[in-house]
Parts: sequence; structure tokens; C-alpha cells
Amino acid sequence: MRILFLNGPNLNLLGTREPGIYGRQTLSDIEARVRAEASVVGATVEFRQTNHEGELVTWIQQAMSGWDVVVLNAAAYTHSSIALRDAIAGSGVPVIEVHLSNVHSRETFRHHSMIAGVCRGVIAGFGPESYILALRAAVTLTDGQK
Ligand code: CA2
Repeated sequence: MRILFLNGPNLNLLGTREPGIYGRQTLSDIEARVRAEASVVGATVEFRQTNHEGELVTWIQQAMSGWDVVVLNAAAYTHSSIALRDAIAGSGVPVIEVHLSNVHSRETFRHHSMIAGVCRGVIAGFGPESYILALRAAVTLTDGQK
């Protein structure tokens, strides 16, 4: 099973600023944890990050060929991007929305997700563990297809 992890704007800054909200682990640290867990469950994973909305759209479109599940932390685009929503709806690939923080306990503008309605599910609020939970959910999804 092949799982593509996509990360949106500013997540390249993880671990360097705002540790009170996002913790001290970098995106590379999170990737290492996901890779360790992926090897246990026999999944192939790839991690990407971009600050550009259009690049996320392109990656989601391309996920149709070659990936079983996309785990997406769209960061701030979660709350604003109709383009991402349309890409997810049209992609045919199950997408799991993931967040480090509990967006519902934060500013009201973070309470609404443009993409949640076209995702298979949403995991938020568990810090880096959110990514591990998303990996496990992705494995469960693909097991159900067998
Ligand atoms: O909790 C999450 O994972 C978020 O997707 C993170 C986004 C935020 O806009 C979403 O509402 C929730 C922000 C990612 C920016 O990360 C930074 C890390 C360090 C310093 C500055 C930003």
C-alpha cells in the first residue's frame, strides 16, 4: 500500500517557531516517525511539503496514478481553498485531512474546513501523533478494499 503525505504552507517552519502550539518536532522528525511506523505496517510512504496552493492541487490530481491514499495537512489552505476541495473531489483517491493542533479549540476562522466534506475523515489535535493515526487510518481504508 502506498500513502502520500502532503503538507502545506509554513509547515517547513515546524519546530523552529511557535512551539507552544505546534511543538518542537520538525517536519523531518515527523516524517521519520511516520516512516518507522510505515515499515512496521508494510506501507510505502512519501512526504512532500509546499508553500504553494497550486502545487498541492497538482499533487492531488497526480495521486490518482500510483497512490492508494493521500494524507493531507493543507495548513492554512484548509480554511480557504475551493481549488483544493475541487481537486480532492475530482481525484478519486481517498484523502484524510490531518492537523497537528485541535483547530476547533483555536480561532473561529480555523473551525471551518473547506475540504473536510470531500475527505474520508479528519484527524486533529494530537500533535505529531495525528500523522501516525492518519497512517493507521489509511492502512485500515486500504485493507477494506481487499
Ligand atoms: O494544526 C495544524 O496542523 C494546522 O494545519 C497548521 C496550520 C494552521 O494554519 C491550521 O489552521 C492548522 C499552520 C501551519 C504553520 O506552522 C507553523 C509552524 C511554526 C511556525 C509558524 C507556523
